[in-house]
Amino acid sequence: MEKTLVLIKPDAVRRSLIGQILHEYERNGLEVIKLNMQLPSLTIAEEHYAVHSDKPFYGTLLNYITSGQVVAVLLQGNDAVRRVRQINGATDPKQADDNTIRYLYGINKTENAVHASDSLENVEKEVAIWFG
Ligand code: 3AN
Repeated sequence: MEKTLVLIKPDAVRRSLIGQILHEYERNGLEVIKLNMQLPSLTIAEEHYAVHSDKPFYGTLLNYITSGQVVAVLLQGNDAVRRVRQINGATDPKQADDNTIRYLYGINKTENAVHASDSLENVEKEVAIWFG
């Protein structure tokens, strides 16, 4: 069993998609083991996106992720890190495979509905950031 961290981002929360997005994970056999909802502080946003601090879209990313409520979800299941990223789909919703969450609900590369950890090391870091 593996754990991974998902964020349901402000664009999805604003559009009342929390239930539909959680259902995608649950119907694929992943179990929700912890969950919270918060308006992220700038500090949390900076910690979460530290790896992107040199990118041209960093400022946009910080403004966006602090623009509304975010649901942080800890999921558990076999091969969870890889499978959850597959369920989410590509960063750019236009490139995302059919029926992935970003294909169904993503708007653009910033407002792309969800985030998921990309390695076990980042699961640990991101759990510390979002669950304290
Ligand atoms: P993913 O969330 O698919 O792992 P990353 O880690 O490459 O994608 O990027 C982190 C976040 O930065 C993405 N979720 C996305 O919202 C944003 N992002 C990535 N590339 C771009 C881009 N070219 N323009 C705007 N935002 C971007």
